[in-house]
Amino acid sequence: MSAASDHGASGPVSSSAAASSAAPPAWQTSRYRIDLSVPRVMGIVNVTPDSFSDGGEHADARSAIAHAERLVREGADLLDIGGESSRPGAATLTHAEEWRRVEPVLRAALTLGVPVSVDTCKPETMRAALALGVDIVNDIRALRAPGALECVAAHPACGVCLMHMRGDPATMQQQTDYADVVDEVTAFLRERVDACAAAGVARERIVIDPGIGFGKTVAQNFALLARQAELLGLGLPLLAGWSRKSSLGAVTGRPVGERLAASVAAALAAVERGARIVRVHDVAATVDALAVWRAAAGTIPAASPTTPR
Ligand code: 7PM
Repeated sequence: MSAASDHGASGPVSSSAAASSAAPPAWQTSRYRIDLSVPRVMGIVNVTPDSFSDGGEHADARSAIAHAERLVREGADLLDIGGESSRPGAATLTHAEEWRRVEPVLRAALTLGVPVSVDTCKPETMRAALALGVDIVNDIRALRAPGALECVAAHPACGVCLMHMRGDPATMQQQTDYADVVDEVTAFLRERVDACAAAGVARERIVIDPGIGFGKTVAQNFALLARQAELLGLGLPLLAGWSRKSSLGAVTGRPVGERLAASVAAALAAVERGARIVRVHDVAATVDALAVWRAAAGTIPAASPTTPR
């Protein structure tokens, strides 16, 4: 079994056109066609300056690469690599600074045998990452920056994750006055999917994401989980990002460093309600939980997805 199929992604692009009449759900990306007939785990790799290190940018990249390698050993099916340029509350990075952070990590991640996603809103960063061979653009602004949609459309096969966010990270938590949050998120994502289609992006390249925590109250985030089926009505695979988020703190009373169990429970709840990809910090625990969830559903994998040590 190849490294790629170990991780459920069969590449190169053309090798796995479904032979069956009812094509299983899949996500087409640059190098891999990711089989979504089983839920997949996207491991989060943040490339952030380490204030406790005096090694500078190289040390930041080295520790991010080591983390990426660890997540793959733990069973991550995909890696999401970001320089935190547009995270809530984060200072805005220039493209040059963002690229200086993420480039060495993307280059290393591309050798690990799993699809690699770049978490960015900037078309220059998207273009440079796609030129390196990155598989997926994960954009919390759903390709709304000028030039971003064109950049993805110009690529023949890269995947894209379209996430809902109202406004900007700086102001979004002041804009939670939805008439019906699920209706609005669904309408937004439908509009962004249509914009992608109009620009020539094939539907099989697109995944949708409700944007948990991005301009939503705790109750609104949980409404998006309870009524996730309505988002699935758009007919596209759904990615859910609950890992360590403050809504889990609100329910459990726990600070961010103590949200492992809550994060795993949220990931399982999202998958139970039809999510096909979960974006998580804690890959090993999530992989175990999903293995049990699959066994409970009667799908015991023929071989363990990771090699026991
Ligand atoms: C501070 C607050 C730092 C929030 C980081 C975050 C998502 C994402 C993020 C998500 C997709 C985090 C977030 N969240 N991309 N990027 N979906 N597609 O907790 O939910 O990682 S950043």
